[in-house]
Order: sequence, then structure tokens, then C-alpha cells
Amino acid sequence: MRFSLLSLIRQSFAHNTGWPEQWRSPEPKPSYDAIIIGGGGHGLATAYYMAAEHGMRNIAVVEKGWIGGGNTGRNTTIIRSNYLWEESEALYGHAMTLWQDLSQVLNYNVMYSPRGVMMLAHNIHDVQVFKRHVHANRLAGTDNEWLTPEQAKAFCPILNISKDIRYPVIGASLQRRGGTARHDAVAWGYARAASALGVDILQNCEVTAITRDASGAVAGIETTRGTIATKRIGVVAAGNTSHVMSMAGVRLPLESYPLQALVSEPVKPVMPCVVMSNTIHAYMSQSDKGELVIGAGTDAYISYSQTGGLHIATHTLDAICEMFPNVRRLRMLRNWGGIVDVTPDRSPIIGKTPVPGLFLNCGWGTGGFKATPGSGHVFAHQVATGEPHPINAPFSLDRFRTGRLIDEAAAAAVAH
Ligand code: FAD
Ligand code: PYC
Repeated sequence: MRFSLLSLIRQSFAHNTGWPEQWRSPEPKPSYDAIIIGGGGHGLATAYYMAAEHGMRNIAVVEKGWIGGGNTGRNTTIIRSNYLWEESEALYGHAMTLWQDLSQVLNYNVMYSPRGVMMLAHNIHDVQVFKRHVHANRLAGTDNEWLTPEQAKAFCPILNISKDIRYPVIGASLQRRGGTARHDAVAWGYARAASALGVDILQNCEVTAITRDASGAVAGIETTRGTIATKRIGVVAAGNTSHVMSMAGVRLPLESYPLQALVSEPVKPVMPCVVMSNTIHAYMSQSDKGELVIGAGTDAYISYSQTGGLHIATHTLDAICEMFPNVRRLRMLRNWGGIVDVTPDRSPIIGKTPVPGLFLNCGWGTGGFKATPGSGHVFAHQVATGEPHPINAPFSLDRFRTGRLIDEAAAAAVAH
């Protein structure tokens, strides 16, 4: 059923009793033409574009928990494309383009809201780094501009720009096209659209082994719901990537850390945009429910626990209360963590692996939500054709051997 004004009116007269299930929950088939491991936004988007643009229908997304229960449903939904290098601009810019009409394409409201993302500079180093980004972005045709503290306050009136505080604001960069989207809706929208095209979404189905044939190529997977044969696998497992890839004997240059966020009690609209402070490891926006969504930096040690150290959240709140004094009067409702997979150059890995038939999309670290549509779109091309899309070609695993790194440590935001 398509969502439309007419279907809403019909359902309201039927007391909402006629809505069908949003995606099918089939039993696993014995074999598929391709399998995507990981039912987060990236995995679901990949399957959707494989079906929609490459005509592949006999495919499955295999998810150990529930779709969107990983980092997709745990992130703070910031969307921006103000990265430094041209390769990144192509990748994140591609995603930015796809966000514009994603709700219409999927017929599902992902609540994309380009409300502007402002990054605060607190010292001379920040000013130099952000100005470099502003210039590089503008040369590449990406919107990004430099603001004085007064202009920053005009854009976000609750920002404290007094000079005598611990973290004074001495300027800011602003990407007006940046913003937010509803993370669960992104997973659900892609799942619904993929399922309608025939993609099987297998939840509560943990992959426990990747099997290979005599030539070394992938032959299938073992799961908690049985054995499934396939000659093509795309691994999109975010914080669990190292673990899943070790099933095929592949070691990766990845480290997994907890990254956490928290939300306040809901209040009337007070925050019209997203504000980030990378130096302090703190950022804030307001959800449509009214909660202030606050994010912290990563824990300083490797861990697979989906929570974070209390001292990290406390440090973040110290800084948030100084930058936005009205937050002092709010109660925090809950906090949570996700496991982020971080590469040495803070750019993702999207491409082939040494194992024939095994493809990889990982290493998005603290910043992959914004890239979901673009990542899925280019990875679908990679898995469906076996060859990289021109946009993901520079993001190969091989770059850690050749040395052609894409260093985005300064653009990767809060965590590094
Ligand atoms: P996931 O959504 O984690 O999906 C991977 C899936 O693989 C999971 O559902 C998992 O259960 C499944 N899986 C793992 N192992 C197996 C297995 N053996 N078998 C089957 N399934 C398996 N990015 C931004 O751009 N902006 C932000 O504001 C932002 N904020 C963040 C805040 C926090 C607190 C966190 C944790 C992350 C944030 N990120 C942000 C990063 C972003 O969330 C991730 O980069 C992105 O969601 C990754 O999407 P994914 O689909 O690859 O991963
Ligand atoms: O990549 O913009 C980002 C981000 C914000 C918070 C976590 N990641």
C-alpha cells in the first residue's frame, strides 16, 4: 500500500485497522543470488538499490537482532558533507543529493530536515582547520561558510558567546544544507521499499560462519536460522565488522569503540539548528519530539559494549551547560552507546576483499548515518557488478597497502 493523503483518509475512517505489515518476514530460502550481512541503514539501502537499480530480486538481508537496532537506531542523525578531500566530497555529496527526495523515492517520510549544521571554533587551531575546510568545500562546489561569533549567535540564539568562559566561541563554520533525519524511519523506509521489490529481510538471524569453496570463494553462510548458500556476500556490520570478517579469515585495520549520546526531557522548540564542537567532543540538536539530543566523544579504549563511560557524558554535559546555559535547568532522560568501527584515516572502506565474492562496507566510525543513501547506492553497484562505482573506488581496502589514504580525522567530528 502506498502512503498518500487518500490512504490516510481511508485508514482514519477504518480506525487504522487496515494498515498492512510494512515488510515481509519470510523464512530463509536455501540459497540467494546475494546476501547482505547487517540490517542497518547501509545494509538495507544496499539491498534496496540492488533490487531497484540492478534488477536483483533473489537477495536477502541477514540481521542478528532487529533492523536498525545497531548504530542506525543509536546515532544522533546529523547530516552534512563538509569533508576535506575531493573523494569524500564525492561520496558524502552523493548522499546529500539522495537525501533531498528520499522520502518521495521510498514513499516513506524519513523526516529529512536541512536546518543547518554549525561547527564551533574555540581556538586558533580550530579557526585554521575550519577555514581550510570552508575553502576546500567551496572549491569543490559544496556549501560551507565562515561566521563570526555574533553571526553564529544570530543563527543559534541560545548559544553563549561570552568571552570569559572556558570554551569561548571565536568563530564557526556553517553548512546550511546540513541537518538531520529520523534514523529509524530511514531503516524502515529502505526495508519496506526493498521488501516490496522482493528482498527477504531475515531478522533474529545471526551469521555464525562464512563458508568457502575449494577455490577459496564464498559459498554461503551459517546462521542461527540455518545454512544459506550464496556466491556473493556484502558485509555491512559496522562495529561488528572485524568479528564477521574474521569468519572469512580476513583481518582489517579497524578499531571498535563505544560512542554515546543522551537526550533531555522534551521542551518547546529552543534550538533551530545543529551545533557541534569537535574540540570539546560535544554537540546538540533538538528532535521533533522536543528532546535535546546531545552527543559525546568515544571512550578511550576498545570495547564491544553498547554503552559508554559516565565520565565521558559528564564532561560533555559540563561543556554543553557552558555553551548553552539554558540546558542547566533540564533533566536528562536517558543515554546509550553504539560501537563504532574506526579506520586509521577516518574514512570508510567500500569495495572488494581478498576473498572472491566477499565485499565490504565498513569503517564509517562516528559518521556514517549521513552517508546512508550514498553508501548503499555505490555499494549496491559494487556487489551487483563486482566492480567499484567510480565514487567508492578510492575507498578500497587496498589503500592501506598503497598508502593512498584519505585523511578525514579533522572532519570526522566529535570523536577523534
Ligand atoms: P548498523 O546500523 O550498526 O548496522 C549493522 C548491523 O549489523 C547491526 O544491526 C548488527 O546487529 C548487524 N550485525 C552485526 N553482526 C552481525 C552478524 N554476525 N550477523 C547478522 N547481523 C549482524 N553518524 C552520522 O553521520 N551522524 C551522527 O550524528 C552520528 N551520531 C552517532 C552517534 C552515536 C551515539 C553513534 C553510536 C554513532 C553515530 N553515528 C553518526 C555513526 C552512525 O550511526 C553509523 O556510522 C551508521 O549508523 C552505520 O550504519 P550501518 O548500517 O553500517 O550500521
Ligand atoms: O559525523 O556529523 C557527524 C557526527 C555527529 C555526531 C556524531 N557524528
